[in-house]
Amino acid sequence: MNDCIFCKIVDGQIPANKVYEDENFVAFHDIHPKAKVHVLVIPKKHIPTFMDVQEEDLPLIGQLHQTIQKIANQLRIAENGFRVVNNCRDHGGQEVFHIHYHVLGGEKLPV
Ligand code: DGP
Repeated sequence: MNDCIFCKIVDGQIPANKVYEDENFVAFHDIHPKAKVHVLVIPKKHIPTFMDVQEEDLPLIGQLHQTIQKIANQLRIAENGFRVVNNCRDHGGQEVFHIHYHVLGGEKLPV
């Protein structure tokens, strides 16, 4: 997608503070962190929202779960726990229309 910020991060057209990258996913620090650790985990494939995940994408979404586990271990937030958030569309507060999962941790989060 030409005008998608996160596709540009995937392509290296705009910089990001990456913490993880493999064939299918990238993770990078959120530009406006809401916790001591706040990274965004995205598939390289442009899927606009949670509701646009198709049946063919389900293996990728399963891998994404596993990738978040790896990143949580790497960032040393796994043992104490963390939060995973997806904001979907307007009422969910979604600003960037390339599916992404916020991983928040590194401290006790407010409920
Ligand atoms: P959401 O509301 O779920 O769509 O969250 C989008 C998040 O993306 C928001 O927390 C700020 C972050 N963000 C937006 N643009 C950039 C960027 O260019 N770089 C980085 N690192 N984060 C960004």
